[in-house]
Amino acid sequence: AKAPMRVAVTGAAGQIGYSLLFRIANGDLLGKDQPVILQLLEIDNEKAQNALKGVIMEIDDCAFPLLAGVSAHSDPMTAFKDADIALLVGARPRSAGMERKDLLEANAQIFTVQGKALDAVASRNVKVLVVGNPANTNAYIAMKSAPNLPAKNFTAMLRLDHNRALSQIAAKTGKPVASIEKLAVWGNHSPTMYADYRFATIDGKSVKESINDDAWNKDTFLPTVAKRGTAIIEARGVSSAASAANAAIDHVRDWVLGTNGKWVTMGIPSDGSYGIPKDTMFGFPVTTENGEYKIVQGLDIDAFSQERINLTLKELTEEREGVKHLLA
Ligand code: NAX
Repeated sequence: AKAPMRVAVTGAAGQIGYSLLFRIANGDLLGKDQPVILQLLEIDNEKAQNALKGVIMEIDDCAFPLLAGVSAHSDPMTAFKDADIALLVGARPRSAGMERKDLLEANAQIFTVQGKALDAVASRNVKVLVVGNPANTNAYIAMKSAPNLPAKNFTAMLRLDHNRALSQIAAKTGKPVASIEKLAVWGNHSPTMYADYRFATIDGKSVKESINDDAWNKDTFLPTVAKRGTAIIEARGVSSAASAANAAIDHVRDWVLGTNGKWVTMGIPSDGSYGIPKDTMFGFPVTTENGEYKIVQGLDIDAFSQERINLTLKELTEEREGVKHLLA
């Protein structure tokens, strides 16, 4: 039997946590033959820690055969100890009257502390996915706070945007999602992200040619994907949770187990590809193999796409400037 892998999850008593933990323990993240140990972090307050205890009681009551252990933590230094995977879901939400700048700073503090803790105690091969918003900038901060870990181990979640785009294309073309290949989402996990189906195919045929409607792309598709989170809040009263948890699972599973040549979107530190400055935490189309991702190279960027990429890059650069003083 395989040795258990340690999966740390922050914000474990939150909404996404409640959709995520049971699937990890069920083997959806790392495979049905891979035992897991869950190391769950919540803030150091009685309500959150009690809620976490309740979640753990439910996890226990599932009697998952693959679950080799579960522990509750209020200190990242113990939660991240020897972690092979770290899912950073917990973040500071925007409260009434909070400026964007304050939100960025509050989160910068959290992700500086967590980056340092990962640096100190996690496995040297830890794979980190940041879900908590602003996800790209939080991932960038964690990466910069962990100089002893490879920068490439830090990623941000664009997969929900990717999956949302897939589902819109499937609905438009009437084809199953599983038949769609070569979709890319560029940039920041925010309404500025650029979902790009110019290279996408269905059963080998061009999606762009079969839709053949640039106005639909610009006026319907892109805004629908960008505003999907808001539409879900309006309909459900609370933000997307199960779909976000599902995207987190897709992201890490594909990173660890490989995509067999299929493209997926990951927010990763740029290596300079496509003119995106090095280390910018940016959504790129990637393929993965043997636990490593590779940016899909050589794609033609037309004028419309360049404009969209510049816009989302500008937003990320501004976010990064906003927290620069905290990253001494
Ligand atoms: P919830 O508010 O339900 O849960 C967040 C949990 O995190 C809370 O229980 C809170 O106590 C905990 N927490 C806060 N700070 C923490 C810290 N420093 N250490 C450990 N735990 C901490 O939010 P939920 O709906 O679960 O969403 C979590 C995050 O995901 C939010 O930042 C949200 O904006 C973000 N999202 C990101 C998405 C993406 O695609 N990247 C999509 C979904 C989601 O909106």
